Amino acid sequence: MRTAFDAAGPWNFSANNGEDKDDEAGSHRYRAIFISDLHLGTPGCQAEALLDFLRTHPSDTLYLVGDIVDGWQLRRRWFWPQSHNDVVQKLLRRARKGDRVIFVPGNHDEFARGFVGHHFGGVEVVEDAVHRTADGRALWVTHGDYFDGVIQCAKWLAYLGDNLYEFTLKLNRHLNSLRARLGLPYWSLSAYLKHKVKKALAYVTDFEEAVAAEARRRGHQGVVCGHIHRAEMREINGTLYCNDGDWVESRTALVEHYDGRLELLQWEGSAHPAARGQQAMPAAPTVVARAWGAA
Ligand SMILES: [Mn+2]
Repeated sequence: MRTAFDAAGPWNFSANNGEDKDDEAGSHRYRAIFISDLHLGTPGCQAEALLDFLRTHPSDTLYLVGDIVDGWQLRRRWFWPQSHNDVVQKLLRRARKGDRVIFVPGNHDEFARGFVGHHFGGVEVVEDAVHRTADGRALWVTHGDYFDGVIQCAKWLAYLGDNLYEFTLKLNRHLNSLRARLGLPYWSLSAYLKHKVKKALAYVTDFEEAVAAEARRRGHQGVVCGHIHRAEMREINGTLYCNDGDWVESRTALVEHYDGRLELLQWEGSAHPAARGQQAMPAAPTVVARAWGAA
């Protein structure tokens, strides 16, 4: 139960509370963190969980691997709550404090591709990057949309895809009320979607293999990308493929420890700071996968 004391007392660790002294006690610093597909500007963005994660996970370098701000959705409908503002402030603040923040734009924030080579409040905007791990291995960092055949061939088709699911549901409703009036049986949307999912899985594999192959062609040992909202870490023909996932569904991040160890993390976070108790101990992230490093 939430009480007035929670809001006013020492248990209040809301986004703007003590923002500028943000001590790192109890938090875990990484050599690098990679996150992507935040989709700020959409109701799906899990901004509160992300703030919680960023607050408790500082890093020397932070890579923003595209689709950070969803320019496509914002153009259709303005949606910008305080928590989304807090995320942007948090990211800028990290850069101001001296941590490196590198922004690799994606297709949903492709407006930023016009600013490649520039700095904004200490945030470096680059087309792609090569991250050198502590043990000297090279990770190519790219959003991944260049490997998306549909987007590369026809941009309008991709816009359509974004709204297709919503449209399908609406269409199905109308179609079935019409079918009912004509005395026809219900047409199963779920059967249709199952078929779509099977095709989608084939697409995912194709995507992963194409990205890994390009990293290998460029002479890197691995790659970090996002775009398909599917967190993954696995070797593909000797190249490490890492997808840092998203902050719409999976709440995942790729991190590098100081010894070069890579981990794919999932952040459950904490529902309410009071639940953590007086010490405000951050919840530990779940390690989904590990690779490289001294082992
Ligand atoms: Mn994308």
